[in-house]
Amino acid sequence: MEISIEDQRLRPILEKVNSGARLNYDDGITLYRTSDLLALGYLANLVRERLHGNVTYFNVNRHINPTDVCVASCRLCAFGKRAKDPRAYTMSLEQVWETAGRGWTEAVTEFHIVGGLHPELTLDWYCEMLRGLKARFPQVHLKALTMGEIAFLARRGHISVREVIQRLKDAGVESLPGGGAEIFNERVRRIICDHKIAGEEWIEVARTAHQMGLKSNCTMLYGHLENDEDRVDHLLKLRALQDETGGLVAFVPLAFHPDNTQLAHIPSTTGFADIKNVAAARLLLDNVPHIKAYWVMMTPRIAQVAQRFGADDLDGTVVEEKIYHDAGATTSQSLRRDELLRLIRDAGRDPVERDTLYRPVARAGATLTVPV
Ligand code: V47
Repeated sequence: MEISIEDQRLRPILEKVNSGARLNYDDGITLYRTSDLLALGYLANLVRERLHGNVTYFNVNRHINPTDVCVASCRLCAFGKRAKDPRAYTMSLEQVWETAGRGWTEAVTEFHIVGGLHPELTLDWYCEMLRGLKARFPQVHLKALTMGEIAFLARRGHISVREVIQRLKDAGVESLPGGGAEIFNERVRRIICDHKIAGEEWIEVARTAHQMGLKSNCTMLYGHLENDEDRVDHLLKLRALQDETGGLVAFVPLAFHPDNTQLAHIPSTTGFADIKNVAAARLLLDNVPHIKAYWVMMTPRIAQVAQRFGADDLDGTVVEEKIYHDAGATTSQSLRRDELLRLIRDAGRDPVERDTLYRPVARAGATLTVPV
């Protein structure tokens, strides 16, 4: 099929995509510099359909944030609070287990568990929390703790990252979420999250987890102080990690939400930028199977459109989202299963409910409308 390409710089990239050749750094910069969004989307959609046909995945999950107390005080974040902040909270173990069960239905297949870097919660505490969840909800996959939380627990407990991961695995962790990667460029990192682990350390923790048999997701926070070069560099570092370990399952582009952060003067991202980040990621991350359009961050409307610009997954029902809503997100905190189905079908895609590792979830017809 002949497509109309306005930006002639995209022609050699089309040839590479057609022949399955790998894009390089300069191609990545071109993807970010073009305004020819339709041609960019065409290219990303070619790759997306080659990998996933007409399917868009979603899951039925619940987010749990056991504490927002965080020693890092990142400028990018509106969620983390100092321990003495009267608004801060830390759940007891019973409260975590009770939260997990709130609005519970048999349909839930995943708990996504992340929180702040709490100065006093120990690895033992996390392991007990995870064991308690597994005992109460044995069929639910535990996707828990970011690379940053793992590195923090290792440092605080004077043990290795490997040992922390082993203990978490023994307690029931089955995969890791992709948060905390932010942007790997150290110049930007020093401004937006100066107390967080360095980019190299994020990659090293992920590498260790993958070597130990855990899959993980990965993310990139964009729309703050980073430039095109930083974004391409970030994506190529993730691609190199994936060449080495094969442990990355999905990439989640995360738009910066400035409200209530110390970077509140930065304007929110535009729909154009959100779509462009999805498409560029699909094209550069040729070895990461899934690109997730996280509707909480993008709005359901943009996430829906993203299905035609490279994304093959909308994430899930989520149920209770705090990190983005503390930073001013105006989206709902949850979507019902039938709302996700509508967003997917309306875009002409075929919805497939998946578990965390993208295995299809079989449901009897009667449970298809479970209002989670
Ligand atoms: O790690 C924090 C980011 C992440 C802000 O792995 C902010 O499947 C924007 O990682 N504006 C948490 N972003 C979310 C996350 C995630 C979400 C959905 C699915 C998965 C997955 C992972 O949100 C944080 C940080 O990178 N963040 N503050 C903010 N103001």
